[in-house]
Amino acid sequence: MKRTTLLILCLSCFLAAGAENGYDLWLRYKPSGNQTYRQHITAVLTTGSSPTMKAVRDELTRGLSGLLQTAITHSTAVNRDGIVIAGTPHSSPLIHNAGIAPLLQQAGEEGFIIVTKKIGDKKCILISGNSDVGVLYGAFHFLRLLQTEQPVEQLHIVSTPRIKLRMLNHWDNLDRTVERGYAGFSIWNWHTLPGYIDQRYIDYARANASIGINGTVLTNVNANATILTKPYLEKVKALADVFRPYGIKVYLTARFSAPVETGGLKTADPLNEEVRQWWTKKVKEIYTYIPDFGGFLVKANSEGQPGPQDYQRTHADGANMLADALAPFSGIVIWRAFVYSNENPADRHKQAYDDFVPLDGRFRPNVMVQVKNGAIDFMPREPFHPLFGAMPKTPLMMEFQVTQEYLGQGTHLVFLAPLFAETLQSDSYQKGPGSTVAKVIDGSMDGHPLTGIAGVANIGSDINWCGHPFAQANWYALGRLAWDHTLSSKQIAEEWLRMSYSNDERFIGTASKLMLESRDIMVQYANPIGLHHIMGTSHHYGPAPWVNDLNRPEWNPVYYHRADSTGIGFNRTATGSNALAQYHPEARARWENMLTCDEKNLLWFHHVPWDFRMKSGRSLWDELCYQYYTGAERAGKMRDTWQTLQPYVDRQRFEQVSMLLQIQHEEAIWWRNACLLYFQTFSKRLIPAEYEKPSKTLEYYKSLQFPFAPGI
Ligand code: GCV
Repeated sequence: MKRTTLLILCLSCFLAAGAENGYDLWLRYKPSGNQTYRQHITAVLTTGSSPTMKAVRDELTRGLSGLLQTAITHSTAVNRDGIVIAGTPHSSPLIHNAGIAPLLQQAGEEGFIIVTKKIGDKKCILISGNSDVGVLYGAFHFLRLLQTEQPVEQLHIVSTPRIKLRMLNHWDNLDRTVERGYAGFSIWNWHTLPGYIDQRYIDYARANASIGINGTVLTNVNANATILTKPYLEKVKALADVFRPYGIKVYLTARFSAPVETGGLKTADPLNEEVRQWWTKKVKEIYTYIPDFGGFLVKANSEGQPGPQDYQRTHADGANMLADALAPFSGIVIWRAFVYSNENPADRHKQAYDDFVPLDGRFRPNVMVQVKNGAIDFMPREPFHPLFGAMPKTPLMMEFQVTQEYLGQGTHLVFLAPLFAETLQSDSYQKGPGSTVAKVIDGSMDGHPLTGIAGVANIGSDINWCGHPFAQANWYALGRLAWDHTLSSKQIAEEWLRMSYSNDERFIGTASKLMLESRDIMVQYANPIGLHHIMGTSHHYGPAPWVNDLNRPEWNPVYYHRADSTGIGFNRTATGSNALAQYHPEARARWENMLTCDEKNLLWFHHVPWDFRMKSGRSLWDELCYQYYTGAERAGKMRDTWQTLQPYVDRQRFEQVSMLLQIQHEEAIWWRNACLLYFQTFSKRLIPAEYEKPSKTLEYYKSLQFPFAPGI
């Protein structure tokens, strides 16, 4: 072999090993080691000519060609075994006559079935649903079975989503910055839309459809009324047209003061007739561009946003006005319950409940109230929000944060499925034991037909979409749990790892363990024992428990930890703010007594003396040291464990993750040292001798500045 040929060969091998930049997400369709599926698949037969069925055909072609490493044959007749037939009973006589009607009945409007069936004497795989989008979800699921090496010899799957609206909320601004975004700029290029359709928009839709996401709010809840003007609606239409075949509806954030800011009115009072007409007209206009527009997401009277309370009206007045405008088009209003005010002296924890519970039953049927998983703000660990279980007459939508604002942002590997699951499985005791938050939001508790889960997106213009290669898993987890909240975090982690990296069991065992422990580790080195909201001001990057000089008291970390010479923690019992009274008695029972309180949330609910005896036998101060030191040490172990996985991971992503885990370890030590040195000024106790002493002073940590931290 000539030297140049050899060189080219070596170079291409090297490039192949190192060429994974993460753009393909979990839709890589690389052939797996164990290709038993080969013998069961010979061709594809799709029926129907809708854009959605075209997407089905394209995805099956792309997926199977990749997985089988051969150009896939498209068949028009069932003339051999192993044909994958995809379609609805309406578009395909084959499917209509296949005897699967009872199964399809179970699949509902958006669900799918995947079954092995004899058609004549040929053994085929049928992917079907009652709608084209159901078939699309089925096609993605079928590919997932192959990607994760599940047996496909005899299939009998019926799957239907447990939640109706499965959404991403983008906090994307029109200038393309992303609030709390750590993966570059917004993927919506408003400047080149509507004429230029970036391939990313299509790949975004594919990725979402593959995990069942069916709604996207394109714009930040801190809203800009410009999005509702004609030139921008034309751009939104272009995106909606791209997403429609993938079953994704577009929603926008509505700035409550839009009638004043862009409509020239003097007021935005929801009971003012002119204002009502302005919205009615605006909504009509939107539907001329986007006939299946989903509706509005609204943040009102929160953190400086305008809202109905500016006119002495209630949240229900505001939501209902928009709901009335949307109702003729079957649009909905998603009204956020994330409200708190610095003028209200009540514990911030209590304010949303106080505002919203009296309004239960006063919202129109096309209004959902969107509630964050906890009452403060997406903390690494929060008890579930007391509104879950307290508004039976109102459909409540869950809001999770997929972007890692308080969870290490772009540099920490923190798998969020365990956090999501913890909230969903919490028992609200609304109707006695077993009244989980999941049952509240899937509508089964109170019989609501309108149900939803939203996740604040972690997507940006970075080549791999999410910044940290493992942050993709959080997008994936949101979709999978929204489809089926009974899936375990382990199953989700393993699926994602198999599709994104490798099916090698040695890799899966170690990497999934690493993912599953990661959130606990992060809590341990940053917010142990129920500490919360002690991060840096404004950018929220790193620790700053000492901050006490912001105008709004509830923006200061000292408001939350309340450390003093006697102890640390927020007393939310009857002798304190009594936020605990907002939970049903059985739910609060696990927290209200300091002696028996679940220690994971101890300082969330109690002000605890420094020498309080913990279950470990250690004093509270020693336990705090133990948790911080153990958390930081475990972060170091995550980095070391990753090194053992090098044989299974392409060079590029291996190195990215290696560098990030090194940063994570250093930042875990930063959290540990900064917090302990600061809390020590109150506890006046020594860090136990067995631990290495912090190498820097508290003054050093206090002096750190991050003027250009992303996401502000
Ligand atoms: C979009 C927190 C975040 C804000 C965010 C707000 C919200 O306060 O720090 O960036 O604003 O939550 O959810 O509305």
